[in-house]
Amino acid sequence: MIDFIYTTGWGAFIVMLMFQIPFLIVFFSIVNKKAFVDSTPGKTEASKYSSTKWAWVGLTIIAFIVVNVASIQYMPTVIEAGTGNAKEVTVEARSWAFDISDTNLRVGEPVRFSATSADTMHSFAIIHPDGQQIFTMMLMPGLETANTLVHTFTEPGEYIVRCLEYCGIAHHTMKTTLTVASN
Ligand SMILES: [Cu+2]
Repeated sequence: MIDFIYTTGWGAFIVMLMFQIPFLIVFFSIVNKKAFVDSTPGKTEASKYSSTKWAWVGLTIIAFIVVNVASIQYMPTVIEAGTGNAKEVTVEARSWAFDISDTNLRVGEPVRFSATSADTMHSFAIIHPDGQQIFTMMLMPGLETANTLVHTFTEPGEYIVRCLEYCGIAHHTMKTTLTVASN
């Protein structure tokens, strides 16, 4: 069950609902309560008030749809679906080192990083030579399925790999490099 939540898009969606549903229950209970507290007619004309309200509801729905549609191509699960022929690289994190199956990569070649943790909570973060973080994956120990992410490097160089989850006394030494060669 925990694997399902952690490694699939639907798991992320369910977690999102788990946050949303209590919020909606509280929200609607307040709206409902307020509706019955003061039953005398308001000063705002009913028709005017209601059109403003619906405009806000409509705007929120439109913003929700636009943001989701515009950003769906950046979802890791969507990126993965389009890259069946990615190069497979396995990563095992343990206190306090990374075991990476291949650290020599190429520009323009999609790479599927499948990462696991052998002992405690770690993360697998890749940092561009200019210091900008490209991504980080949180690695929980004890999962049956590896955490995967497909990334295509666009610039050559020495990339830094670091653990960004505090994992003990030598956490700060937990780093290595990946070499990305130009074609
Ligand atoms: Cu760490």
